[in-house]
Amino acid sequence: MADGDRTGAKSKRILVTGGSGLVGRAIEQVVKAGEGRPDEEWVFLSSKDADLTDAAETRALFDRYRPTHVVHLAAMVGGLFRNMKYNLDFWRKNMQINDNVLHSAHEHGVTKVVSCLSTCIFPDKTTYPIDETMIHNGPPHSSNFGYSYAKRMIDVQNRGYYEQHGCMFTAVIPTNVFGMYDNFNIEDGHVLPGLIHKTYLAQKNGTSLEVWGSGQPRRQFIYSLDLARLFIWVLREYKEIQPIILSVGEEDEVSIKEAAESIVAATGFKGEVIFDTSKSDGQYKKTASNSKLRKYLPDFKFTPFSQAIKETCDWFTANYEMARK
Ligand code: NAP
Ligand code: GFB
Repeated sequence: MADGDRTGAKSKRILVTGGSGLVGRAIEQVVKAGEGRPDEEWVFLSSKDADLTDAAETRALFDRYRPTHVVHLAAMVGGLFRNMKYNLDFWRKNMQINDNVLHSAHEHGVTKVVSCLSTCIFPDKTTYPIDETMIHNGPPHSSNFGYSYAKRMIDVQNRGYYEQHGCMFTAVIPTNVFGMYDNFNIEDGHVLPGLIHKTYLAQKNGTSLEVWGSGQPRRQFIYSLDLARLFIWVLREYKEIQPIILSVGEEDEVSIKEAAESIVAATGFKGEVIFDTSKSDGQYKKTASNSKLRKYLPDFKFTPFSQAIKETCDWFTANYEMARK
């Protein structure tokens, strides 16, 4: 059967760009664990299926799969230190990917697209808690302006496709995500996978655990499996073009120091923990409100942070050889 032919039962074909990444793998895990529906066919893509910075390859991908829905995750992604090094690349690559995916979705009459912003793209000078109406109210933090402006353009594109063509193109705004299949590369990855990797090595080599910065900055962290469940709900039920923040509550915000302590507790690390204050702290905080999400899903239960950290640390240790690092 050609890729483009849908069997009668599966009236929906959901293309997940960036399906091989942290968030994509979590959605795949949740769908395969039973959250998928009989009328849904899920296709999880990686850059091997198409380089989405290339318009022709993107169009050919849509010609091949003819999706009805798109979960658009594909992006150049990284932690604070990678962003600080490559702001231009983060801007160019993500602008190219987003324009190609959204335009191909429009050309192919896709029913709905859910794209991904991030709580780190909001104005650096802002009142708290941050909410969905504040995206364009001022410049983002200098450390990741390339990524932030590219992501903000998704919101502009979604509005344009809706007003000009009536497209149901919307977006979610996750806070910092972590979990299995993350990018554990110490230089380029995010803080939690970086600290999990460094703790693993410190334990193995009998050295100290080095936390970068002062440890004072504050973050809300969402477990990738929780985000996956929320993403699937957005795809099926959310009807607004305006984006929606997907995050734990303000009360669940922790300091980088507390996050490091959770990893130490989860791994039983007994060595010294030191703070390298010569390294940047980045944004001090980006406290976001999840009250819009709570209006829709007042009873959604997030995995307790310590449990999610433990599961991620255990996964990393068991899969060290194959983990991205
Ligand atoms: P990730 O683990 O780095 O995965 C990135 C995905 O995008 C991979 O599947 C990768 O394919 C694909 N990709 C990258 N460049 C591509 C290209 N040129 N063509 C086709 N595919 C390409 O990222 P993630 O953490 O899952 O992030 C997923 C989405 O969530 C992104 O839009 C990100 O901005 C957003 N987000 C992430 C966080 C976070 O803390 N991680 C927070 C907020 C928002 P390969 O595997 O082939 O490289
Ligand atoms: O996850 P992260 O790299 O990015 O966290 P952001 C950076 C914070 O963690 C800084 C401290 O305060 C760092 O000093 N930190 C401590 C570490 N140890 C480490 C470590 O080993 N690795 C890393 N990476 N940080 C990103 C944005 O901001 O948030 C991206 O730059 C993206 O664009 C992401 O959107 C979600 O949370 O600061």
